[in-house]
Amino acid sequence: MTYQNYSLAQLQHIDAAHHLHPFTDHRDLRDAGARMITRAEGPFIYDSEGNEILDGMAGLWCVNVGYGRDELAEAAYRQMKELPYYNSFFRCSTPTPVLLSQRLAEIAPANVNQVFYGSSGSESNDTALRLVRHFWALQGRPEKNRIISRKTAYHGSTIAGASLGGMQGMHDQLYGAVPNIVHVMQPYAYELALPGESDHDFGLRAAKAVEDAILEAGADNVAAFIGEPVMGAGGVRIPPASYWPEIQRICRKHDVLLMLDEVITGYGRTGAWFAAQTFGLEPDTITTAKALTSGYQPLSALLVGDRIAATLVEKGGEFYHGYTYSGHPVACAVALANLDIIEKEGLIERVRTDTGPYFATALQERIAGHPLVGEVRAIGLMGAIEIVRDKATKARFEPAGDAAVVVRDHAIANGMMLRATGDTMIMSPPLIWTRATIDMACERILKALDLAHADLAKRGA
Ligand code: PXG
Repeated sequence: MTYQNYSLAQLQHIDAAHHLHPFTDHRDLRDAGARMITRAEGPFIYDSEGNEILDGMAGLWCVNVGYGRDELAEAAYRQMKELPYYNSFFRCSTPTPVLLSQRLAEIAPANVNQVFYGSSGSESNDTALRLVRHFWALQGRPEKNRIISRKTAYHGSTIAGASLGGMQGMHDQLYGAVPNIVHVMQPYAYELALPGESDHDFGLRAAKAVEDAILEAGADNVAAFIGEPVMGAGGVRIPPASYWPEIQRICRKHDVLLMLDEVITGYGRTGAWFAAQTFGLEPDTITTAKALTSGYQPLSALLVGDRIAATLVEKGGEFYHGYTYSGHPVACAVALANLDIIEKEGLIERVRTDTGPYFATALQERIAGHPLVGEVRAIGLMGAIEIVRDKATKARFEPAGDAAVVVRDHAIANGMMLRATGDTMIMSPPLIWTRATIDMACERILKALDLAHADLAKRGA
């Protein structure tokens, strides 16, 4: 029986009875009922009631080539017929992860040439954490194992992912985080810059917080610094230009490894294959997932720099780590076809030279002036809109996070899928968006902002 035989109310009832959703207040969900997304094409998603919604989030930061790509379905179909699964343990391999690894080495920064696969960003961050600590242990320095991360970072939802992340609510529910991970200030100028402090100076101060943490622990005890090049789930927080070069300098000076989490920024989002290239960085690890397959298959790849890889190989011994689905042949076949599309259609070039700059200007010129908007930010095709009660003082509405949800709900009702995180609206559209799609998005966002403004005024907020 297919889902078409069920009404929306029936599906919602069964959903509430049996399906525990991620990051969800289940009582709320049961009261409201889930929106059922049933199909998608190009930049649009459609719900069970036939509503067409422009997907400003590319699914969940992942569907970079848009929906309905026959090439990806065909790549999966062909691979499933030929070899649906075989493992890459015990000196076995299959062709698609082999060829994908070569491809990833070609597009990654020059010092990054090896790949370890998983099925999710969280899994690959587990791999990254284990690998950097193992690296130092192989160097005879097991005590060099502390990891420095940032507050409000998102690195996934497994115990290691949540421990690496800096979301307070998640830590409160960890009941025992992975030890020896510390979180320092984030490079979020809109809220954290001091009055009169320039972006440049703020970026250096935020980087200094990392150096202070290294000095406090003693560099001999610090394995690595981990960061999202642009904090995604935290609110598309784009660091000042001074931040990353300074972080790289500090890491080199203290012989601390640089781990980038590019689960969101990887595969074109910022107008280069990786944000490492956008910011001119030479990381020791790059965690990637999501857009590696444009979300058509679950697949993640930890890209491993030469220094770590050489030690792992030369010092020998087995690294006791891996997943049943590491290098899954079908997921890797889809990834190869997905990278082909990105390349053949010149999507990254388009983001860098055309749609990215157009998107930034459109947000600035058409959205930033709205009375509810405190600031807009964009890099490549990722963007943020800060929702405030008072533009001048940056005062927010009470309770925290409420106003952004009002905006989001109006946006969805007007055919525009946006995400609200705290008091920030965030966007991460498919890279197939054109200038016309950006225009359409801006119109719908403005309408949602107007309606939300009227609502919030009525409440006397
Ligand atoms: N690192 C980063 C930077 C991420 O954004 C993960 C790791 C974990 O990936 P997996 O595949 O294990 O989910 C992510 C995931 C949101 C949202 O609300 C963001 C993510 C996941 C779910 C929701 O913006 N990012």
